[in-house]
Amino acid sequence: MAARRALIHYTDTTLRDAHQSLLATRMRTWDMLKVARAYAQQHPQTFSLEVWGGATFDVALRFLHEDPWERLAKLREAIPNILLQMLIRGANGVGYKAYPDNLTERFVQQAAETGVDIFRIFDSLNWMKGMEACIGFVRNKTDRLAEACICYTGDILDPSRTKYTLDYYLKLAKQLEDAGAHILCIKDMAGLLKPYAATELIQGLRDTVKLPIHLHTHDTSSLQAATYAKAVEAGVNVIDVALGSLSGLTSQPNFNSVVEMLRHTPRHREFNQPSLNEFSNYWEAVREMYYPFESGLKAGTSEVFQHEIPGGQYSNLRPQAASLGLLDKFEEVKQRFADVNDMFGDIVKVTPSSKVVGDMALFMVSNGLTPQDVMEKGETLNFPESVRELFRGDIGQPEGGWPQELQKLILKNEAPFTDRPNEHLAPIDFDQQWPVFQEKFPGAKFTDMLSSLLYPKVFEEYWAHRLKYGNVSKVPTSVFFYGLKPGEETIIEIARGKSVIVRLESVGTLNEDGCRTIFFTLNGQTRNLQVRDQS
Ligand code: 3PY
Ligand code: ZN
Repeated sequence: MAARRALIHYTDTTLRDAHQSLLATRMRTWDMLKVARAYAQQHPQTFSLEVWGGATFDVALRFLHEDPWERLAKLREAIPNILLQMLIRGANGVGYKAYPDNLTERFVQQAAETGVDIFRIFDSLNWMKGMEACIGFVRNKTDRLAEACICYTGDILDPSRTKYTLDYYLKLAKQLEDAGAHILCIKDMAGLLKPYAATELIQGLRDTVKLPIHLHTHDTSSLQAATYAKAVEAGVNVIDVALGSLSGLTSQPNFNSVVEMLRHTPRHREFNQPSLNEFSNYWEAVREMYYPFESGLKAGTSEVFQHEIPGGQYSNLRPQAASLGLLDKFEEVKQRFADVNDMFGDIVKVTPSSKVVGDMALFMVSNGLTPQDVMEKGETLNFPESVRELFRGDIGQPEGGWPQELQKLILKNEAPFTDRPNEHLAPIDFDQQWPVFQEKFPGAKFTDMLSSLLYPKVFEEYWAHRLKYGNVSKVPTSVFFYGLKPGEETIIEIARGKSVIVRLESVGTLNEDGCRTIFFTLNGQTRNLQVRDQS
């Protein structure tokens, strides 16, 4: 079979899923742009770079005070020769809820125009209806590629797990092909696809669909290079990897090492290994600056086969638990995550459904509830809003429907949706809203309006920050996170070829209204500013 002989293709996820999964999505555009052009020049044979979507959209605006559209445009400019790929959550776009269809349509068009070549589309419950419209938008409104996903959960080799069987995945794959997918992705978001299961799944898919097959996994268990070996043998076309120092654990398998794994085999694709290692060294140095966002996981763990927490969620669940004072109970949170999955009827867990499972697990641990307590006291419990929305059908329908007894306890007397939640949402009137938006945010671009429609409150805060501080994505990362010490200086490129040198001279004493005077030089000229001390 041709696919079993063709050279393997690689998608490098370093700029999206790797840092989403290891560093709570905090990687800044500044660090990406330092090496983007060089990477494009040195490794043009890379099939694609995953650079956008998933949680990066929200986190860029919310925590990094960056414009995600500007990141995409800059990466596109630096990388004209490699396909750029994004992750989109079907009807939930890059958010956590359903959006009006015409908003997703405009979003997809704009993303294609700004630089996305491949749209990896999934539904967090593997619900076809959550993906169909989005596949259609990519196919009919852009000339880009629609890569549709089967999200892999459970274990097709385990005869006791009868819900997500090989047959279930093959049927879904066929439906995605019929819906117009150009590429089929196996999205193994938690890293549950074991090596011998990969053989079965990929062989089965090869016999069922004609589409190229792209495999995505997370190395949480540390087994996934073996999964890639079996997948390559079985004829997978593309595999997702991350550059060495941002690979492994909850991220993707190690790009540099997987290339070596396949060297001297028929499907090996040549990469300049010393150069890959140099890029890995770059990211290793950069990673140091992001240490507060590390997940704490130090070694691969087979626990993932019990809790099934997606790699992209793991590094966020810990800070979420910490913010509720539950860090010392993190082991229990993971156990409850598995319990909640059972209570919910064994669902596919990936954003946003996985976030709801996490919210429920945290709710149970904070309130000292067991699954039995929930069933017994459910009528009097105030379930988290996200749980209510999930059981109301706001993000779609799971295979086999919701467990009815629990659904009644959660929804009380509210009637659930059984059709597409998007059909109940009024379309956006762009012509009417655009002038209103421009009046409220003078100077804003159309892409800003899309950001605002997806995340209204987050956008307002981002905009206020931008008006006050300017475009902080141009500030070097060490300075952005840790500031300057007296006597230190930094160079900030404010426009192409135009830089300013900022040197912090000294920090004055705290005055009565909680401010300090900061003395600094800007290109050698002495300046000072009153700054509120927030320490
Ligand atoms: C996301 O939706 O952000 C994911 O990474 C899902 O795996
Ligand atoms: Zn992933």
